[in-house]
Amino acid sequence: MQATARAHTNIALIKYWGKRNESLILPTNNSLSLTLDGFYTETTVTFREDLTSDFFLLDGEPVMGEQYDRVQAFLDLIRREYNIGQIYTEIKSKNTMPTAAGFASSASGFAALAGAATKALNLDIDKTELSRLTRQGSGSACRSIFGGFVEWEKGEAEDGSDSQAVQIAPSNYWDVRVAAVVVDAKMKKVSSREGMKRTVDTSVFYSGWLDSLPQDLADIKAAIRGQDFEKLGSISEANCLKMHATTLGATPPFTYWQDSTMAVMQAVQTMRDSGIPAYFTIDAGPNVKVLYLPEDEEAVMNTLKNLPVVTDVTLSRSGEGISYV
Ligand code: FM0
Repeated sequence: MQATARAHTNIALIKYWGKRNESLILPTNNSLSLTLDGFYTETTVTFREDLTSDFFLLDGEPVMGEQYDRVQAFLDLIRREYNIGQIYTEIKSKNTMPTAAGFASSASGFAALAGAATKALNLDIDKTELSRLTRQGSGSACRSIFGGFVEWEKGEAEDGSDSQAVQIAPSNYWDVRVAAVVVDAKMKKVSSREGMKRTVDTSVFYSGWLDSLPQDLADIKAAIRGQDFEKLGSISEANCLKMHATTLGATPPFTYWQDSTMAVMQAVQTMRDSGIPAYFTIDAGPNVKVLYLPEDEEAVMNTLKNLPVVTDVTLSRSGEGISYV
């Protein structure tokens, strides 16, 4: 009753930002991401008759507190859903991403955990069902089951039975690259879970965000089909700006941006003015991800690394979906 799974993180180009059901993690809108090869979590799950509770080691250190509670709640869900009974797990996780890269590890983390746990139990489930299960650990994680460009279909069913990710194009379809840019940041973080809830509940701009999504999704899918990078980048950047605008209309208002975030955004726009097609996107934090094409890698890297506010830049290509080790 042991298995090891590897899952990569993903960066949303069309953001998931709000739930219609918080306990089942059902989103208000479809989102679309690129899975990244540079950052992954490898997790070994062992179901053991001799344990009286789940035990979770991350990079060799026992995990407690909120992070443990979320993992344990997710295992309870698996035990319940698949009638496993009270048999507990030892979980050993390794994050193979420079922690400095500023990625939340929850996407790759819950995808690897779901994959390893279901494999250890020898459950006969396909990737679609695995994605639905993973979604209930962390929403964005359901996209990490697949490689390349991935869409999370929000679904219509009350019980979440049709809310899952699908692959739009595999990782070898188009060599789009992403630079993960870490900036100097001092402010306390509002978690994505808390931030999206406050936005849904209170932001006067939330309806505008929702109204704009069908067009963004249609446009970005057309850009992927036609391998039109400028279109892909400009839609992603605009979608990110709209998501972040919703936080300013919330009560109390908040923003994930810092002056260093803005400095990177402006540097990207300046690169574009000088003829390099580079575009930014930002999740629920101050760090910036920059989309670019292989031929511009050196120029993009040099520009980003030389910004005084930047502490680290990690480059990544399109990555594969979940695999078993
Ligand atoms: O990834 O409450 O998955 O689409 O990263 O665990 O379901 O951490 F920019 C924000 C990710 C949100 C956009 O939220 O939330 C995206 C975000 P959970 P997640």
